[in-house]
Amino acid sequence: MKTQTLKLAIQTFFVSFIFLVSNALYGQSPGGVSSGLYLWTKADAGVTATGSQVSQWANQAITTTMTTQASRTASANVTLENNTFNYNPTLVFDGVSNQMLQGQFASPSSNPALIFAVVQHSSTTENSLGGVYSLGGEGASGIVYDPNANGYSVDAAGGNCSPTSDVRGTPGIIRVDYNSASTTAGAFSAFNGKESGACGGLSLNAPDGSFQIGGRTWGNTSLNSRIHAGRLAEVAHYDINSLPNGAVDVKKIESYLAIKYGITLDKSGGGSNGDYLSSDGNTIWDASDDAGAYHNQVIGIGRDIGSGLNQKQSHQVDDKTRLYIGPTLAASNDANTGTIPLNNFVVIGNNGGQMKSTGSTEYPSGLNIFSRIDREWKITKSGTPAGVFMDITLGASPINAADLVLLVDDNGNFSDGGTTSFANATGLEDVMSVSGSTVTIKVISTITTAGGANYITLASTSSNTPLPIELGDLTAFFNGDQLMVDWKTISETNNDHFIIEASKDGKLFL
Ligand SMILES: [Ca+2]
Ligand SMILES: [Ca+2]
Ligand SMILES: [Ca+2]
Repeated sequence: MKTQTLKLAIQTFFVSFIFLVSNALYGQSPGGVSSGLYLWTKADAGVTATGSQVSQWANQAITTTMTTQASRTASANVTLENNTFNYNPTLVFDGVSNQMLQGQFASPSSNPALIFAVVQHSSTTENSLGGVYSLGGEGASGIVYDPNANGYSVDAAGGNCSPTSDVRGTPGIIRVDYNSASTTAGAFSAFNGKESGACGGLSLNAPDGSFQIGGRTWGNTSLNSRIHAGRLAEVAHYDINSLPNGAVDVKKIESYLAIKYGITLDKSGGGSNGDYLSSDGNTIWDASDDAGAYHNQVIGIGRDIGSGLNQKQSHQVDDKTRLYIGPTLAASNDANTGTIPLNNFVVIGNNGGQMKSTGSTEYPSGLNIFSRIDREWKITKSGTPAGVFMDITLGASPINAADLVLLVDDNGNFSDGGTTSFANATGLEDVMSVSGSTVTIKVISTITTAGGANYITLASTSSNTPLPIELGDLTAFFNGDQLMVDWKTISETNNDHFIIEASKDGKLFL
């Protein structure tokens, strides 16, 4: 993997490339919601770059005419990264240079705006009031960073309001929702679907059709602090009065962005909050099922023609769990040559349990199980996609594949029946493979139920694989009243430190 990534970086440095528009042929739009879509920029389409230096980010919304696309002279201050958010590209703005992209609509929307952006504010550079997306001239409306809240907020003439909680450094979906074209009264922001308190009544300037992405300087070269500091993968701007189904449309748009960028939608309040909808309105993940117990680090793959979504591989931000069309994880989503049938999805979340055994006995008797990890994953499958793989990275050292047992359950309780076990030792060699500390499960497509939910975890039948960790050569001895431990590891790839865990029985690690 490291070698492939490096090659790609070199290619993007030397080669000028343009992502061509193919979505227009199908009338695609975020979440399949096209009514009132003024602007849709996404870093995997319509980007013109010289090397990695961006000069234009073309609008993918097919019903809007523009006199000028979002553009500027290519520079090192606005750059394209190929593989940042969930194997998808992003644009990067430096936050200091007065360099952003600016464009002009042929006619401005006279209705209040609804704006979505997939964004990550830099954790090292902070701008004071940097614009993510800004409309209509200085002090008008859009998404602006609020340095007091370390979050994003609703922009207005002479002020801003309704900031999100502290999200600096965290990739996420910011939404700004205006009720009026002339005031912020009732407007609010939301992060990953969680809404902040509504604004009071700051005034808004009348839109003039101009817009800026990644800044709000409006030609004033002294306003460097209004440049976005961080990454920006996608922007969608709607005329809010044109959305036919209000809240459902918002949920479709945010579900599309969440699957694509590996972002977990907020489930606070229950009901439909945190649910994921495909563009045709089907629920592909229900956050409130199982009392919400598995709504952690939700990721998915899927193909949705209405959105132009073709997400073939996804991983958690910490890369401990990956889901992909196999047999090989590619360097980027675009490079994965696998195929997902139309309107097929696989979405997974976990129970928040540790990636190791702390002594759980929640497993069936009679399988000769020695230990199991605490973590469980819930898998929901829509359709019948073939060749779905899942990688789970457990710890720092190799694991004996022959000792592993994959447990698949019907309801998440692995000790009340309904559990099936799969092991390499039984002759099903293609169930799992192990590379270092990563277990690859190759049978996700066959162990899961279309239209239903399945629950999985990993167990070991042997003290030779005392989940989570096996050291190559370990000696421990008492020196006076101190326990001294020496070891040699089999692999130290991507490992920056070790945690010493002591156990009396090899099952429960403290
Ligand atoms: Ca629900
Ligand atoms: Ca359980
Ligand atoms: Ca069960």
